[in-house]
Amino acid sequence: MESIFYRTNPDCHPGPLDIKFAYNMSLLKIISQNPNLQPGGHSRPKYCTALQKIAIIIPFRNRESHLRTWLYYMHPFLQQQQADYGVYVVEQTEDTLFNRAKLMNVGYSVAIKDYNYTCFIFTDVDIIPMDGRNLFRCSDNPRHMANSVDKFNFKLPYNDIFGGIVAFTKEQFIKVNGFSNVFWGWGGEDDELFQRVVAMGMKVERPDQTIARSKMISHKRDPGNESTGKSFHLIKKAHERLHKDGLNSLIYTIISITSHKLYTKITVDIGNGEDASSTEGILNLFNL
Ligand code: UD2
Ligand code: MN
Repeated sequence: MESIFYRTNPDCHPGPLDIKFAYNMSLLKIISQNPNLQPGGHSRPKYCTALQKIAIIIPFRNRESHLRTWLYYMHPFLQQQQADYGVYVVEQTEDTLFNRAKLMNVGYSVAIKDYNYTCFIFTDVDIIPMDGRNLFRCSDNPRHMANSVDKFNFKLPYNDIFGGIVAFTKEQFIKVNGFSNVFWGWGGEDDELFQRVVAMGMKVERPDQTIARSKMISHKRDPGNESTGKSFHLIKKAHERLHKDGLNSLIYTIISITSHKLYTKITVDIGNGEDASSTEGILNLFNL
């Protein structure tokens, strides 16, 4: 089967894409459609040197069919954009409350040792851009790239929204000390990151809303990702906590790092919120 993009002219962006979710894509088919990928889900343009080296970080647990859909669309999309990139799927071990933000920090910390990445794109596994002109790149300020999602009628549901897909240069991500590690369960970690960006004197950039149109796979809330109701309180204190809670307080144990054909899988034990980088721990430690 031919890929979703025409490959004959690499300078030509395909514009709007026809994204249809189908859940029976086999990994073998996706592999055969992306013959130029290097092990671990890496690719770089053949005829030029890319200005940015991009690590794509995906937080993950029990979303195999979503991941296959993401890989099916996004590998051709990124190669069409002449990206020098690698894909990192950061899988949290079972039986603990999900912590999307901490997984992002782990993905950054592992990827930075793997290659000289300059740009980090943190994305949910269930959002697919609908236009090839939506360049997956970093900019002078952190970028919020899920600003035109079908679920929200292609509008911003509120001004400070920073979920779904964000892009940071290495310097920008270090400046905000990464994500907070203390957001266990669903919600708030994205808004908290927005507050970090503002606190460090940066602005949030967003792509044009026509070009940024994206489709979200509809799903129910996952078991193990329940909301704890603590987010609101934590977001308010973002500026006080940001220098102590983030990349510089990250504690984790790598279970395995596996190089698949389509991605690098990092399986990690990030604890359960009871160590020093947990919610209660950090609040008590720093009296916040
Ligand atoms: C919104 C945000 C998302 C995040 C979340 C709150 C947008 C478009 N999306 O998405 O970025 O801020 O709210 O936490 O603004 N995941 C797993 N397994 C799980 C649970 C989560 O793989 O059991 C991963 C997966 O990549 C998923 C992401 O975490 O896409 C976010 O979780 P969600 O899809 O349940 O959150 P959602 O859709 O409410
Ligand atoms: Mn989702």
